Amino acid sequence: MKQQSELPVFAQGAARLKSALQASLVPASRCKHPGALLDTLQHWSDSYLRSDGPCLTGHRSLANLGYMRSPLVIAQPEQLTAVAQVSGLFNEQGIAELRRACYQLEAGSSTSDWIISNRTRAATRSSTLIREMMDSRAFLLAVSKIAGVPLVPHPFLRARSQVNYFYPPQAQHDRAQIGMWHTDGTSFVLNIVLSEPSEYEGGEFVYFEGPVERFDVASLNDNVRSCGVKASGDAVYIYGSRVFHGVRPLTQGRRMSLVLSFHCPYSQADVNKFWHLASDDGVLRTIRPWFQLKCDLIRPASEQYRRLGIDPITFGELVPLQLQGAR
Ligand SMILES: O=C(O)CCC(=O)C(=O)O
Ligand SMILES: [Fe+2]
Repeated sequence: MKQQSELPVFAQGAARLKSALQASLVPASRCKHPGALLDTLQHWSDSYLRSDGPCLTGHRSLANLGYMRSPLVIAQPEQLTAVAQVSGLFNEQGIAELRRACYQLEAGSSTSDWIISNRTRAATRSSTLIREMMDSRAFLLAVSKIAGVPLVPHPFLRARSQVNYFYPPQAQHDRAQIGMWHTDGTSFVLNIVLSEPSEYEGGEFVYFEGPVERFDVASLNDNVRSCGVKASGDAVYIYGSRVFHGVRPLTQGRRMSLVLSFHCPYSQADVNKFWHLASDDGVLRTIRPWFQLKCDLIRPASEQYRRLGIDPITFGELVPLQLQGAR
């Protein structure tokens, strides 16, 4: 019980507004080495995906989590994955290249006192590998199969990708780096852990097994589940806007994760709130991309895929994946 309540909840309501205003005061270029070359210049190859496909464990749909109504008109709650542990998505070379790219991006990371304390936003802008991976049809198809609906990279660049770096407190009075209990501003989210389990202690990915309306940090009872990640390159997929989740403090080592967000182009629904985005990036930096997002969301799916230079992914292609331990 003690362990479950040790994660605080990220600012909500008026506190969120305050965090947006505070984020506005931080200069955009606040990063460790502003002039550093962040890109490994490595190209993505679809051969980095395992040909036998990923394997899902602990799969829960939104219906399993207690959602009776779907947030999307084009899919039922039974069809939409709420959470799943994903292994075997990438082969060894793919994992090695992703690790290398994300290590390098740390030079451009900045600290945030909010959900995650140290991170590099907009990784697709800085990394050729991650940008090409996100635009690859084979990769998008693999993630779409996990999600249950066809996907494109999320149109909001700064929310599309980020790398999180967690460390234990370095000095006695340092605050621990944690992923506070939160929901994401985006719905289709793949959290790829790029550290070996032997490289860190603590840092478990936890989620609340119930609808957001029932989440109450004071009485989590037995509804907190931990997602065991067995190897570097394994991932936790979540329907981020409807599943409360967090990352427990690290007690040793270092944990690095690449968090990717997607959008279903067959639906114009997007749950991003202006204040959610602004609490990450500040009010002024959010205004223009916010209006751009509104324009991007109303484009027909065929156009969204055409702009990526790939054939549309269709519902017919999403044959069920191999599920293990689905209850
Ligand atoms: O680092 C992780 O595994 C996930 C962190 C997270 O939930 C987030 O960045 O929104
Ligand atoms: Fe998250």
